[in-house]
Amino acid sequence: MSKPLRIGMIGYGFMGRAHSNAYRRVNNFFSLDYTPVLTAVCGRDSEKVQAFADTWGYESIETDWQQLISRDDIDLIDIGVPNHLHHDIAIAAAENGKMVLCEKPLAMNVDEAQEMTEAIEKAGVANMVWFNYRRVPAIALAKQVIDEGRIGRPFHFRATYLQDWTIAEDVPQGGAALWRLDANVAGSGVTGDLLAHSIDTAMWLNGPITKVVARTETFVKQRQHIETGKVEPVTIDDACMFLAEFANGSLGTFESTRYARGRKNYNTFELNGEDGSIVFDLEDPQYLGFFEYTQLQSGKKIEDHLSGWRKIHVTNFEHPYMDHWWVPGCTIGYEHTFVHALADFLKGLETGEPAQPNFRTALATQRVCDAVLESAHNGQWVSIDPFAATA
Ligand code: SOE
Repeated sequence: MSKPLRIGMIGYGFMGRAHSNAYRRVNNFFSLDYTPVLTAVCGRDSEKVQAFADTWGYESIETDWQQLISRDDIDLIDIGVPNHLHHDIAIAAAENGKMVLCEKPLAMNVDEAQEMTEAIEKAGVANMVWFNYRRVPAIALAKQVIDEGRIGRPFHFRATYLQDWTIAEDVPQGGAALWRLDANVAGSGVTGDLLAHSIDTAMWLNGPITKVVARTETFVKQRQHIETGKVEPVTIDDACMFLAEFANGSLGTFESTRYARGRKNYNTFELNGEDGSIVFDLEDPQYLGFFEYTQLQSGKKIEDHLSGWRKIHVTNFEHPYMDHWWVPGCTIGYEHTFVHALADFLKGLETGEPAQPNFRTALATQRVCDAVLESAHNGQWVSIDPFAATA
């Protein structure tokens, strides 16, 4: 018997659409006990939010999030609004006994993320943060390959996350579309917005990061602010590079920028280990690259004349999530990662084994982001307690 799960969605921008699509699609492709019901969507502009509700099939609207979280007919609050609002909404929703799904990054900083995590855990409500890239089948396959021990001792994790949409100096900051450029709303620039994804992936695949040293840059120092109309200083990081040490002894390099002309959503990583390597590129998301150094000859591992990189087309039924979609060779895309995340969350409600990353795991990512920004500020290596990061 299907159990309805009544959704209260806050926000109706890019992520409001991505999440709403997941709620609508998930039961068509995954066999689950729970069925999301699009009960209400909330936003300040009643006309726009009503139009969104009509498009996506929400039964009602609210213009005040506090009103939404106090409703008895809502089981789950989904936070898809700018980062500075995550903290208050998540805590109030948890205190009202609602399950909470939150867009990444979890918060503006560690202090907020810590308070949110404590509130969620005190309330004992189900929770997850939408780090959707874990659910790209090729990245989930990378996790499987690592867990099978096929990479061996890891030496290097190398991540890049590059975009190019803020190069023009006349792009303003602030407002509904460009809040990511306003530090008072976003918390940080590429560190929280893009590197948080890379850090979540890195720690999922390669374990906790224990130490970082970073350099950030803001290339365009002033931009007009949409809300005030004035030219104001830009205080986000436009670019950030950092070196990292992992608890397992491997080294990491991370680079992110919104000034890489031609790069639109170039989220890549490579992991090199003693027995093999894996490589992934989100602009070519159907593939996982894998190099295996495991030809055994007289008990010794060798590289022979047929050794080489395999480009695995991750669309077979035996690949993660792919048995829920089409036939081998037929590809899926960006929106499916949100469907997968939701399916895992709903499965977690069924089995009692909570889906990851939950708030506590996202707090660990936030710790690394804050350490990166602190290091960029003071020019020193900053240590991160790996046990706090994995608690
Ligand atoms: C920024 O441009 C952005 O939309 C991020 O906020 C998302 O998290 C990322 O997945 C795509 O890029």
